[in-house]
Amino acid sequence: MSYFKNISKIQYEGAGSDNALAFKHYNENEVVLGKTMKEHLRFAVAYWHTMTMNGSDPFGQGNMIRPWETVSGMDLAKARVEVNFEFLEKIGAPYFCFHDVDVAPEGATLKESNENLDVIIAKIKEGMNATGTKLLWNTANMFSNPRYVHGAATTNNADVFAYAAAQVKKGLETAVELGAENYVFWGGREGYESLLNTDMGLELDNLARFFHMAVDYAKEIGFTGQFLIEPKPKEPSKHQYDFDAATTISFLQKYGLDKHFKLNLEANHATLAGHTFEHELRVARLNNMLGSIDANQGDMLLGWDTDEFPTDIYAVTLAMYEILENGGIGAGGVNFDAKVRRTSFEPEDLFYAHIAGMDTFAKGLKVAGKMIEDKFFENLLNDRYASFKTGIGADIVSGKANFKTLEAYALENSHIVNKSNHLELLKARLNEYIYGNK
Ligand code: XUL
Ligand code: CO
Repeated sequence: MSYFKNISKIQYEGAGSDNALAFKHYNENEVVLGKTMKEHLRFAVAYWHTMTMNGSDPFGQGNMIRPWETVSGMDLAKARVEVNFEFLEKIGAPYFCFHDVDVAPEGATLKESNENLDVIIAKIKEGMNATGTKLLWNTANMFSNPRYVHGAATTNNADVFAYAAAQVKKGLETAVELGAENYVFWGGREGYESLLNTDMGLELDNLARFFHMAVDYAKEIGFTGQFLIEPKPKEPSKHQYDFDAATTISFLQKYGLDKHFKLNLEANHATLAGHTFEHELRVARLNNMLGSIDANQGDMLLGWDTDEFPTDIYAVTLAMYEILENGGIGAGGVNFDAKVRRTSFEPEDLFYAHIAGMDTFAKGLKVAGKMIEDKFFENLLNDRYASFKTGIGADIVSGKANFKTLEAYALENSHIVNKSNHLELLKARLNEYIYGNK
């Protein structure tokens, strides 16, 4: 059964093609800096936004036209599995990602939920085998069900902590069963509303206990994928504990978890935290913590997580520059944690949206690759810090200098000369790369 009858496999037609259902830049076998685009980008489709989301928002009901929404319950869950694999094959994405509750409905008890999952996971496994597609990551949704009102691993209610642990245990078993390359934790309700009723110390200690239990259980059952934490500053919690990359890294280091985890960084979460996406990628990269990315973009005029498909070539180029400088995305990938707008309600829009995102990332990859090859920015950077390569600067870096030697130097060198950054020149150069003139 086909759910997208009018759409065949999306082909690369090159820049200038007028075919809305063709790639203009994503040519999976094209080589950039020694690797194919497919190997660099490792695109993944997010089950929750593409197979499950129905367009509802706080002001209106679901409005998406989805040919598979003719049945309900487990029948709908099974239909969505078929949709997933048809979509992956037609769009040409090698990976997908899901939360437990995206793929199978929750039952009245934990046992029933797990039984539902077992049926659907078996069907997903068949689909993966038939299509050769893979699971980039799975995760447990520990934020939608009312039981998680006060958090999951950071709840005040130990019964909830136990339930969450059971849910992640099942998630890790699922990851093993499906050969997931990563397992994600996003702490949607791991935060607080008021410090007056919050034992922050206990909550953070418990969060670390929870992660250690996950690491131990993964070892026990032979899960060898990478663990990822996805930072986000707020929404739905007023203050989320995994606020941004720096906060999350320091938490992991404090509790001896840094060798077990990397970060799954999301563009819209970065901007909600008051950072650019490239800032978050750089912080992670410097700490050897760049694990994977959730590709999307926010809206400058809106203060919440709009999860739009990434079309901002400027931001994506700078993100790809960080990823290339990191030596690639490793076991991670580029997951479209992005949803079509409510006004884009036809099934074809799912294709237009992914094509737009994949083309933007492919173009960003090509531009960033050229920027690295040319070494223009690398040379500029080396030049900017040249004072630390010789003389007093070299003494500072090597550890030879101290306050006394520096004072002696400064007393002789009161006339300080700084150089201009020529920042506008630099931005104009970046534009030339994006325009394709360089
Ligand atoms: C929410 C978000 C999640 C995570 C997985 O903002 O990004 O969908 O990616 O739970
Ligand atoms: Co995300």
